[in-house]
Amino acid sequence: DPAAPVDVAEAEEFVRQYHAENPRAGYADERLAAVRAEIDATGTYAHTPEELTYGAKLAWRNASRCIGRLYWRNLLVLDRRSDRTPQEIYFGLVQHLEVAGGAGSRSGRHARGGNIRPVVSVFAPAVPGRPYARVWNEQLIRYAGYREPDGSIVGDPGQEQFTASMELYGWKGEGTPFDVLPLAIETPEHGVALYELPEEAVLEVPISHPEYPWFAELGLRWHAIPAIANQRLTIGGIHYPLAPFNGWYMGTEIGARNFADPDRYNLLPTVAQLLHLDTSTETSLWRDRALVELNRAVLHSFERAGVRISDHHTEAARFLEHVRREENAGRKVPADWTWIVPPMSGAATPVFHRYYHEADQRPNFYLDPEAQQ
Ligand code: HEM
Ligand code: NRG
Repeated sequence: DPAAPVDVAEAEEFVRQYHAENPRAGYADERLAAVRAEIDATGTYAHTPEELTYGAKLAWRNASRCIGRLYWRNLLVLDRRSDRTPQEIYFGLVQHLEVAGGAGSRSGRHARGGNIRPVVSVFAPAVPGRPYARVWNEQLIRYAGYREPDGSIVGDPGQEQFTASMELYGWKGEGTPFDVLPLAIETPEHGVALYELPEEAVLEVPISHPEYPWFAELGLRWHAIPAIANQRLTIGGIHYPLAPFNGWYMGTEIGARNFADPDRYNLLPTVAQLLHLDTSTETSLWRDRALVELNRAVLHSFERAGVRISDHHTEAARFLEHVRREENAGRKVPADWTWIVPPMSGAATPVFHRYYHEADQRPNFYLDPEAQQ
């Protein structure tokens, strides 16, 4: 519960860990005394910029579901704790996308951006007993999903509910399958306010295939940056309800899930038909063959557009390198097999063939059930 009083034991544990892993920051004792005094006096305490930065990196290092953790030390942490108004927050979110390398144009090709880097923007902590600002969107960039009169859906079916609620607040999209949703920023003072992202902040990649010219005619596209916006960052007993973060995409997230899931864009039957596969029997493995071509198209298109992406074989090997490095440093890597193993060709990647240490370690990111609207 982000509005609960600060857990003193958790605060102390974090300060000790911060000092143990950063010997140059001096001894923990003095800082521990100051933190205890501040909690006694005010009910909470403020992280130093260095604690915030390291705490956010630890939260990434502890993210059991993330295969991309090799580069956890390279996280860029933007300190946005003093932003208050919806306009300030909006500006900070747009800047996040720009700093992350996503500034470009909808046409994607001659984009300035594409050199994606991992970034987290940390907005104001939840003060115990007081309401806090947050963003309703699951990610900073998502595509609308519209329910048509005939029951079909145009766009991303995963965003149908959110899209409908944006429409109730007066938003109206163009009605294409790839309309970027507005940001819904809620603050205690102003309630919810909707903001349209500027085109230049939304780098996108048009999807084509290295061999099949007809693929581009499907008119598919995807955004360059995955920026999860509805997870709460918890560091040393302090909760940051608004702390959007991003890295780069692993191709399968788009090609094997967003485009392929039956309750998302559901493109396997379409692609299989265009490939002239025999869809009358499962044993032709038409789903699997369509999946491979869809995923080749995603990787090819991002590479062609100069937008950073990685394939699941490379990312899996990096993850095991991360596990080796952490073990050399005397640490176990908390990991959730069901999330780490990629959604296609699982056993063809090395992460499949072993078990992991399952643990919920803090600092970490948590999904607030409330944060989904
Ligand atoms: C989940 C890759 C950076 C935190 C994931 C997933 C993948 C992934 C493939 C599973 C997503 C899914 O199945 O929906 C990567 C790659 C990165 C990266 C390639 C490139 C640098 C980051 C960063 C953070 C982070 C910078 C935080 C600072 C997380 C968290 C989850 C996750 C919290 C779980 C999300 C959830 O519960 O929905 N990552 N990641 N990742 N990642 Fe990463
Ligand atoms: N599967 C989601 C994104 C989840 C997080 N993935 C990352 N995170 N790569 C999707 O949009 O497809 N990241 O911080 O890089």
